[in-house]
Amino acid sequence: MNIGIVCYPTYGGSGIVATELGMEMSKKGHNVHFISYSLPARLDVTIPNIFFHQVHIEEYELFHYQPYSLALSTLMVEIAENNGLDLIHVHYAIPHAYAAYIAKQILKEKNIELPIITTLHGTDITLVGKHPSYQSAVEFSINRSDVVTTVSQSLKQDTYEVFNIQKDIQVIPNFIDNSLYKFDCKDLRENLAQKQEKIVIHVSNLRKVKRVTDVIKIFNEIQKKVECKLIIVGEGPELEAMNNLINEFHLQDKVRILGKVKDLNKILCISDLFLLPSSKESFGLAALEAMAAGVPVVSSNAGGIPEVNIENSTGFLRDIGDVEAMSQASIKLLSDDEKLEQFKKNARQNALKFDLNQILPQYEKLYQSVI
Ligand code: GMT
Repeated sequence: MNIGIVCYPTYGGSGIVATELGMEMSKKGHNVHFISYSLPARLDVTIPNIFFHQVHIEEYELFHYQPYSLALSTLMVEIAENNGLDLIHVHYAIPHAYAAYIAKQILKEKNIELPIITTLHGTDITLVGKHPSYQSAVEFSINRSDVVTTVSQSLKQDTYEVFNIQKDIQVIPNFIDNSLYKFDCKDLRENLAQKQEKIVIHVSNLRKVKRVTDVIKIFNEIQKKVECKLIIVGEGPELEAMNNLINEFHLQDKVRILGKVKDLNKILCISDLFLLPSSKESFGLAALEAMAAGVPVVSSNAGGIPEVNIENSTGFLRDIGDVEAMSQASIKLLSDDEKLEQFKKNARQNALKFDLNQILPQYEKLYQSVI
């Protein structure tokens, strides 16, 4: 197959899922053409059958906002024509599904049929998509996609609630390659914490929906009862608010902010507990990655998180903003070595349900069905 994939290039979950999916498809012999405004963070362009096409924006001073969707549609048409694309799979509705619809109409005029698959990832529905500035265009482009998928049951429900959707939505959960999370990184652990200390970790793009200030508040409570360190991986707009809180609580010696890291799987493998107190989370790919590395999760019960993190088995789920309850759950788990070991095993076991070998065939079947 000749597959087009449109995604955001950033470290966000939608771009990561799109990139991993495309790379796996290429390993199966398909040609995969990535379209984005810059090289996707995890994309390995040395893999045969992978092609990257950058959306070029011609800046013009008349435009206060450059018309990105227009340039994206134009590029999709060009790539579909030149490479005989069998389908285009867009990740994140805004503006990708809309731009794909326009590209499809342009190609129709040239007697070329281009099926569109749209995968909804979360805030394209639950936050940005439902804003009055976008709602009707997002609803239209979902309804006009040939196939629509969501990454969780919860997001499917939200989509039906927020929009007037006239088609079936298929749920294909996010996936991971479990084989990438088996390390014994004793040296790395020694670099980051004392032997007796537990390692608590949070990984995200540090945006408001991640409630990263709650992460600091929860850690502040944990460290009063359990010897531990906190590792923060990622960059984003809430970094300053987080730092202010770290200073206010005098936690400078106990918190390491690593920014963007290359070997996230190795850092996860040395961790004991993952915190994810998000106010919105359609799936929680970061939590799944942690679980694959054998790290239990204390999280909020937002959106699709309960489909990934299982109460009293792989971790604990508490109400959004309930810092006290999340702190207590974390202390309980970190203070009981036997329980912690069992939860680590459960986390690893549950992550196997989302292994790429389980999920990839679902996408392949879907691709075959539209062409
Ligand atoms: O966070 C977003 O705004 C979009 C997106 C991203 O690119 O990071 O995240 C969403 O997609 C991920 C991959 O499917 C999910 O694991 C995240 O839960 C989801 N984020 C939200 O719903 C906040």
